[in-house]
Amino acid sequence: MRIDAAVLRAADAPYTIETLDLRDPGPGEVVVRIAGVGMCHTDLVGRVPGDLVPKPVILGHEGSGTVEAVGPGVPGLSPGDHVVMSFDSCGTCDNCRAALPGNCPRMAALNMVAAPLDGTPRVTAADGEAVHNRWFGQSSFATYALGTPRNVVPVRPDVPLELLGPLGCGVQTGAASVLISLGVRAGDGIAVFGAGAVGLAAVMAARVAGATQIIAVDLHASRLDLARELGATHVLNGADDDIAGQIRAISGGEGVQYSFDTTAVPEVVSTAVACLRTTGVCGLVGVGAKEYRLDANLLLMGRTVKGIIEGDAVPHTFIPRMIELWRQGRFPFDRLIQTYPLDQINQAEADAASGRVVKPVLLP
Ligand code: CXF
Repeated sequence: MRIDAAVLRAADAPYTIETLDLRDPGPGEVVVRIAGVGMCHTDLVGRVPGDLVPKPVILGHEGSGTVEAVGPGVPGLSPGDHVVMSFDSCGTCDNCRAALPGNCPRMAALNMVAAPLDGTPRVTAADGEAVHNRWFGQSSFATYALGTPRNVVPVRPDVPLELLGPLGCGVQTGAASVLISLGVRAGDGIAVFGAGAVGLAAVMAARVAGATQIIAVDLHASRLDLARELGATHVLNGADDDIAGQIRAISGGEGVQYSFDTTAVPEVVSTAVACLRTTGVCGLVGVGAKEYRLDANLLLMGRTVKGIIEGDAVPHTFIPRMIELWRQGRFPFDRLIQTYPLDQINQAEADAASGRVVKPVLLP
């Protein structure tokens, strides 16, 4: 079938909108007609110079839409179903079986390479050129995308479908890190570093959990204002002096039980550890750092640093839960979103990079 897609042809090129051919779904494949697709910071990995992500490629990994067609051997999904597309996982390793699909050993190979697993292209340009389209098992900066039952999550039909895509990655990562991986409980304190989509989802989830100190740290005043509206009890400008000391002062002198870094900036991660009380846990989800410097004595006193992928969520159960919280008015993730037509993708990318927009969602 014919599709329109935003194609990245070189690491430093703008996206170009192209008409391409998508082959019919094979065994275990699902075609989704995309209603909306979020732009996530991880899509910028496609812009890292070199062959890490081969080009030309269709990126996009926060798609939502309706099932258009299913291949043989796809139980439980039918044309017309409303779905959110999430990350892919093998489903058979120890971690997948233990409900930790984000820690599937094949995570990178299945999600972050985008080349066809069997070498057979599924998307081609008019001249037969292959366009890589397995980014997070979806490549959804397009009118249609191919997924599998592992990463295509059915959702109730009476919610605004075009806004749901970010629940498949960024919003899921922030919320599930707080509710599942860190397990924040009523009365706990948490400091959230970086008030982008992931950090603000963490703030909303901390409020859902009943945290009594929710401290958001960012450089943008507008994001700190939004953090306050979404549940932060305190906001701090990260450019101020002694952020760890300020957080300890807010939390009775001892520090917070939890901190959560979305920035991957080494100095910020050091602060995120330094603001913890003894036995506190710092969750890390930021992408792009090579090394962190950690204070050995702080760690010795029972503190934990935990790397987290996708919040340790199982998308098929966690995405419907976020939708229920949204329906109750307790998880207003739509406040993070600004929509753009797909052909405005370069503007959307620029607005996210400048910090003007928290979560662009493209409408193909
Ligand atoms: C990613 C972060 C990097 C590892 C794979 C999952 N999450 C969202 O983009």
